[in-house]
Amino acid sequence: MKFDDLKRIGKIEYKGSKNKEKFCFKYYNPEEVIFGKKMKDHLKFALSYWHTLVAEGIDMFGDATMDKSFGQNDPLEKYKAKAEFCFKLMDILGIDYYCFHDVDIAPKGKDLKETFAFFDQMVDYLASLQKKYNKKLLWATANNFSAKKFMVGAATSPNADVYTIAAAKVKKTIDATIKLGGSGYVFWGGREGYETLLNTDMEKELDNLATFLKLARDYGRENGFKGDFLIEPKPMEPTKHQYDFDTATAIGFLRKHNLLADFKINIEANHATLAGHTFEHELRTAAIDNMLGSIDANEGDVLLGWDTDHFPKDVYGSTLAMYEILKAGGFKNGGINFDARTRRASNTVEDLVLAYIMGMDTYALGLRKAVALIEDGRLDEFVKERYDSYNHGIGKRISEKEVTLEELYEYALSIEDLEVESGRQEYLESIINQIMFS
Ligand code: XUL
Ligand code: CO
Repeated sequence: MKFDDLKRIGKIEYKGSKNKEKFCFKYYNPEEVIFGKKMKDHLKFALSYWHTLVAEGIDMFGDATMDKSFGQNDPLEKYKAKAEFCFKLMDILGIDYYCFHDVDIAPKGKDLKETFAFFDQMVDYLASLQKKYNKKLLWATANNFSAKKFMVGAATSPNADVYTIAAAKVKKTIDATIKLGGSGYVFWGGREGYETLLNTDMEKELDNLATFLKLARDYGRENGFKGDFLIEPKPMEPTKHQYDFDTATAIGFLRKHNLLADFKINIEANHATLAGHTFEHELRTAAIDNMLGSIDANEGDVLLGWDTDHFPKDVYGSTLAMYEILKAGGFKNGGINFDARTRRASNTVEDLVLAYIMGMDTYALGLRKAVALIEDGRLDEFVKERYDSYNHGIGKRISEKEVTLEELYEYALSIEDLEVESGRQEYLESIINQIMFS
């Protein structure tokens, strides 16, 4: 991949849905105001550093298909070139935010000390690029799952020395988040789980994990981090049983350990489906507890059933997701991070740019359609009507928590004609199609 390719492509502009040019937005018009805000402020798109600047197309069966060294051999120069490319790419796409793992942005040193020294240099370099290009950090995270030492976990490792290394990496990454003005700090528990109970003290691991999150929270707050700490749930992969299974599980864990006030959830579409949920289920679950923080936008492949991190193309999905996000009041510290990569055979800079264009247009169109659904009002109206029995009589008393079980018993005996209203699912689904395709 070469810088020249980006220059050749140039700035990506909005040209409308009738346009057939390759390099333009058909639906994403950043400055357009809809539903009270500019599209770019509703969507707050972010680039994922790991997929975009690091992943080179390696899979279980094949070698790299992409070269992201940008012609550099010296490790630091290579990472500086990646950073430069990252900001130039964000610039032509009009993406305002980015997200990274500690290991994504800097080369590995001979030991932890040297690794941290490289990291510090690269954080300073990113700070200067942020200023130059007027870009922001959405969130950062520590990769505590790839290295061999994390093979049986990090904050849930049975080995206390490993726990300290994980903690040190989190400390450094929180420092970087603060320095770069990031509005989020993510914990994705890649190997915070287990393969078999035969060798696992689950209670101990969960207790250690809670302590770890508390230490990170306290350190962040003491050092001026005002953004959200975020848990990114995923049910499995790489571990068979991952502790942060889904949004409900993560919220329950945070509640038990009194961490709700400082944490929110970062919900990834492909993780939701792995947990056997729809993305919108996860979004709603977070929203009703005021825990919806940020999203990782991507999608899986129905025929593969694992975390394939495709760039999102399913407008039906993005519409239902944006519907939930708008109804939850939109993003505050969070945004839409494309935790997505081009397919292994889409290995050019052009492919990368086209993938982001598709992802951004998918969510822009989703936003437009979600607004149309809300403005149409039929879905809201139907749901409101459906629960109307709780607005008066015995239902009102249930809602207001004024009833006793005996009262309900007496009432139930007095019911003569009972008719439960139709759920009208197919009708409601047809409304979505009508809005989507008109
Ligand atoms: C892995 C995943 C991660 C997190 C950050 O499935 O989603 O990239 O988003 O560690
Ligand atoms: Co993710």
